[in-house]
Amino acid sequence: MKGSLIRTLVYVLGLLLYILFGMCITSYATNGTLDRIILLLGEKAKSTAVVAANNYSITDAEVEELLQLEFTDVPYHPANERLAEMFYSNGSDKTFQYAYIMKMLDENKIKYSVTDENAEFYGTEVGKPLDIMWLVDYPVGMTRDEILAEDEDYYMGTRRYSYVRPDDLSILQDRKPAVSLTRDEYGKHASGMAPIYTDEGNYVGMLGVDVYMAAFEESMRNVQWLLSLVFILPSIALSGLFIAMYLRSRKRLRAEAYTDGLTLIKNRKYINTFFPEIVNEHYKNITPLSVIMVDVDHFKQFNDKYGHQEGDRALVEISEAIGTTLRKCDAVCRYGGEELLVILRDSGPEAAERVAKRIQSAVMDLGIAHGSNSAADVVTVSQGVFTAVPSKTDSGKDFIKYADKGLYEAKKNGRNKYTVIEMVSCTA
Ligand code: GH3
Ligand code: MG
Ligand code: MG
Repeated sequence: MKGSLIRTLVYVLGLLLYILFGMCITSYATNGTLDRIILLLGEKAKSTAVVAANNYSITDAEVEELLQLEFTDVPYHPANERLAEMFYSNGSDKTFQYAYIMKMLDENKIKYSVTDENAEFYGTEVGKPLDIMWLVDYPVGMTRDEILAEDEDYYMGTRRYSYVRPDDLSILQDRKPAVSLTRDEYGKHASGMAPIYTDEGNYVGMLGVDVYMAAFEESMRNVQWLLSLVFILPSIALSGLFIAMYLRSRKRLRAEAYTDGLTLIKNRKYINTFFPEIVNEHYKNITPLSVIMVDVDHFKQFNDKYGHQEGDRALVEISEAIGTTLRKCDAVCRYGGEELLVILRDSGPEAAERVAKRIQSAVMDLGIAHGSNSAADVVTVSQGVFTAVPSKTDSGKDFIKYADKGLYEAKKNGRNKYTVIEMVSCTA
């Protein structure tokens, strides 16, 4: 039984590892796909930024003007509107979310640094100089009024500034088209960038186009879940199957432990384990309990005459025949050798006597020839019947003792008989 528990636990553990493995490879595969999508979209953003940078025109004077503007006024500036026009005409393409010019500030132009209040927003330490500025900035696909209506807070104060991350610093310095990958409060995004120069030929900064991954991440998560289910559902079903198999085998083994191997009726272990409980139940309910000790007559001689195998067969038939005389709640058990103990729940002496009579007939009716039986020419049994309402201290030993006494009397009186021992003689 222990082995089957361990085997079941190993199966279930194996399945759990399988689920974990499944989730890991699913996550690995989808994340890998996501990374490839980001790179692809990043490349698309880069080529879009290159085309936009080639078509966009801005003068030195406008750059100076924009540097002086408050962020709230930026959407109204013609330079911003020119950028908006380039992308708005492209408005049905929802791939891009922001287009902007990112300019690195000369040291003497840096106005702000990261403070306690905005450290979380920037995700960096307090005191870091905010050394880049969105010179122009356009949420793709929106009209100016929509921008201002929807994004009131966006164009406020220091939000126009940020600090240069190392990746972006090299891009700003290299002045070559590039892709930068970032994860911020809006999720993972790729920025395609291209250098932008004034009409006079002076370097301004990088024109950037952002692609956000939130929608892709969302659908990838769904794919991840679906694929995980492919692993999880069969594993749960198999785990349930293993547990059910284990419970069934445990039940079978337990039943086997209380079954006699030859006659398949209940064994001595059953009597030792459950008879005291049955006695106690009857004590609590104050109801009479009857037992019958049954012994085959001259069985030794039967064996001697017909052989042990015939003896075994006779024992099996007798056990079955007795079983047919009982109610479902009663039991016939092999007490030992050719002695059987019948337990009759909630039965008084009259009922027990009726059962003894039935047993006597049922065994005789088997018609198993027994030439050495002094009581009949077929196999017969003798029986001792005892009934009592158990007392508190009664463990059942007295029931067996008095039933045995009755059996002895029946043998003495010529066999193929039953003797009922009166309740009054019970010390219980
Ligand atoms: P009595 O009428 O006084 O009960 O006579 P008996 O011969 O039945 O009594 P005794 O107790 O001397 O012998 C019981 C015999 O039952 C002895 C043994 O060989 C036989 N016996 C016990 N268990 C088995 C069994 O499992 N198979 C067979 N074939 N015989 C068994
Ligand atoms: Mg005997
Ligand atoms: Mg006997």
